[in-house]
Amino acid sequence: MMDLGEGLRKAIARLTNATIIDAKTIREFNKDLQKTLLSSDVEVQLVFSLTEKIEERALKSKPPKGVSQRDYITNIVYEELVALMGNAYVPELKPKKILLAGLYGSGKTTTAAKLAKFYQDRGLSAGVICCDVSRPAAYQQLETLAKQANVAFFGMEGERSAAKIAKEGLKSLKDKKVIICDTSGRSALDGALIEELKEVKKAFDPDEKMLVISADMGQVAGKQAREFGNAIGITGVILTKSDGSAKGGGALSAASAANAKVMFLGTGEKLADIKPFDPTKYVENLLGVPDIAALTETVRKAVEETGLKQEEVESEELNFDTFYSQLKAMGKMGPLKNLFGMIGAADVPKDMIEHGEERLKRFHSIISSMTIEERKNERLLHESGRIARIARGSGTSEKDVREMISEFNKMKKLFNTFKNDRSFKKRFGGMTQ
Ligand SMILES: Nc1nc2c(ncn2[C@@H]2O[C@H](COP(=O)(O)OP(=O)(O)O)[C@@H](O)[C@H]2O)c(=O)[nH]1
Ligand SMILES: [Mg+2]
Repeated sequence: MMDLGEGLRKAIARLTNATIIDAKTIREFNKDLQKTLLSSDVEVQLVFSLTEKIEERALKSKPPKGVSQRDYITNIVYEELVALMGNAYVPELKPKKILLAGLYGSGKTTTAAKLAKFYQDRGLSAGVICCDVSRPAAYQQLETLAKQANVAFFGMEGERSAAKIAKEGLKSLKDKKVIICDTSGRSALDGALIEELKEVKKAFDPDEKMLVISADMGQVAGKQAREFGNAIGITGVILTKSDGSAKGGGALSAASAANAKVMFLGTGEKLADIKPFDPTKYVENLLGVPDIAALTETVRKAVEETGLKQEEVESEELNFDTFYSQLKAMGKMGPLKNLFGMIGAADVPKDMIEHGEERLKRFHSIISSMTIEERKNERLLHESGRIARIARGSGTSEKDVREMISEFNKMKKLFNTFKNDRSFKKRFGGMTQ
């Protein structure tokens, strides 16, 4: 399935590749945009008011001197999307009590530990309280996560009153600056859950009441934000699983339309995968504008860890030695999908991205079985007998060796594209030169 970012980038590419940009091409562009936004669950009214604004601005104004039509229109789209997503959240670093609420499976318990770690990493000691009295293993789950996050934990196994646990938890964690309370979930908000949440709220007396919703929920997020808002008065929303869903844009815009401030994004299953919501960054990512600062840092770290030499990174010709170092470095940088997203090349073929550890190891043994000359010169491998010898030497099959050579050639092609792509060079700045 095409995701929101991919759809947006394709629509923009089609528009800016048109020979003339007039009312008709703008309208066609808007139709593309509507299609991709609607299929990502953004609410219909929001979509139409967005495309109306874009049409108005794109047709009634002209790019300033020195700005290309492409950049100008991309920027209009970008600004309007940012406006659609709401405001950036800057978490205040001061003592606070946070109550988390949300439906079953939305990510509350994981988020409780992530948030505690987030604040503790920033100098505020933190603890979590397990007030989920309905899920059987809720206690153990949060206890384990708290241990991993190195934050304090309080819970009372077998206790049925969530309010009582909250009260005892506050006593037990009174020396912690940030206290986070995890609560029960349901498959839908019902009377009993509302009652329970109201009691916990009274006992815990939170400064923030955050609703946890998951990105795959789409525009239902808006409805939920309103319902929980009526029940306990939420002060903000945390959108989890924004890494896995193509429809995150729908949930975000829905929450923002329901007037619920989006505070954090959950971006993965690990405890460090949480960040304050920043619509500018979010849309930059969707449109493929790279996060250069983050990328530079990731590359620097990975290069350091793998001992890849700077000259190798910069060398004009990719050979099997550098290929292997590149693969290893990429492994250290985390999922390739994120990496390519960061450099604004999010539409790299999916099979290129899915190099597993195992494959990497296989590639390593294959490359180890090559002679020094072969590693430097891929053409030698076309001579008869060499592939069979390498397969034997590395305990792999000839098919494996051919597969690796084909991977190598794909990567080489990609490398050359990057090297010759002016806009890529511009974005990448001094990094590759
Ligand atoms: N990919 C991803 N998975 C998440 C995220 N947040 C939570 N999860 C996963 O979602 C599942 C449900 O999470 P949990 O915290 O138990 O939800 P709860 O029922 O609301 O407490 C778990 O498998 C989590 O690992 C996230 O931001 N990204
Ligand atoms: Mg839970």
